[in-house]
Amino acid sequence: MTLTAEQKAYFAENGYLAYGRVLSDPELTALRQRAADIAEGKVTHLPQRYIQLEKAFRDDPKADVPRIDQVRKMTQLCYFDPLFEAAAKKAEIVDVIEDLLGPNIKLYTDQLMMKPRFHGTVTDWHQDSVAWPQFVPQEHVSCWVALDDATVENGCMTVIPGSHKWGPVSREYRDKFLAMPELATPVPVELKAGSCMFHHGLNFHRTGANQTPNRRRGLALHYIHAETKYLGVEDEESRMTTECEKPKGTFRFMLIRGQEFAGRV
Ligand SMILES: O=C(O)CCC(=O)C(=O)O
Repeated sequence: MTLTAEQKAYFAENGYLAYGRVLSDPELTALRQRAADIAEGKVTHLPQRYIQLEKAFRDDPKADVPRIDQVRKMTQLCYFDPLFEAAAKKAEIVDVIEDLLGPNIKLYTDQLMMKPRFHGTVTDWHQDSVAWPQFVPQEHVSCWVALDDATVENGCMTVIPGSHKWGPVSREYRDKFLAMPELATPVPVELKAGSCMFHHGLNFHRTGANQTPNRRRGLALHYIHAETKYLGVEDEESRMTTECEKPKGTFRFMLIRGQEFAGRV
């Protein structure tokens, strides 16, 4: 057990946990450099479809804005890049995930949210598990690692403590729930570069815009039980199967710790 009883109780009560340092300075430097190389097209091992630009640049790429400051997010890095894969497998992170999810752990996906300086846009309130209904049970735990200092000004994570206990909330009711001050008190989670927070898949969270001159890159690693059933469409599987150069039909999400289960993710 890595978490103290108090930390576990805090997570159970609040649905998130601000945590300490999980990446060293050399690891941070290497990940930032690799992210920049991918965003700027200096290396091409991440397929383009996993690189999304900020909306303002999608139809109108501006030559005077460096490409790295046009990118909104990059996904599936852990499946294509060994540095990001190593980050997702770091014992400092996975030990905590094991305390929260159990011993058999897979990575569903990852998102490097670039929140570029001057141009980073809002990520609106959401519950991750609601966006991913193709898993049974819908139990995800995420680790959000700050690659830069994350502050209120540059768009740190903001959570609604206890909102994981509401269960999945449809879009129709989201704003009604969030408008009830006795229910929803937003708490910003500022983090130093290299530290992280964990959040429950049903915890409501958002991040604000970044109009500061400082980048706010954050690596979101989304973990699931290895025993989870996947009801995703074949298209998605075969697409990833091809990219991962595994024979069709043998796709598995990345095993992080513990064992595989037949017929499961
Ligand atoms: O980093 C961000 O801007 C958003 C992250 C997020 O929504 C998540 O980790 O689920």
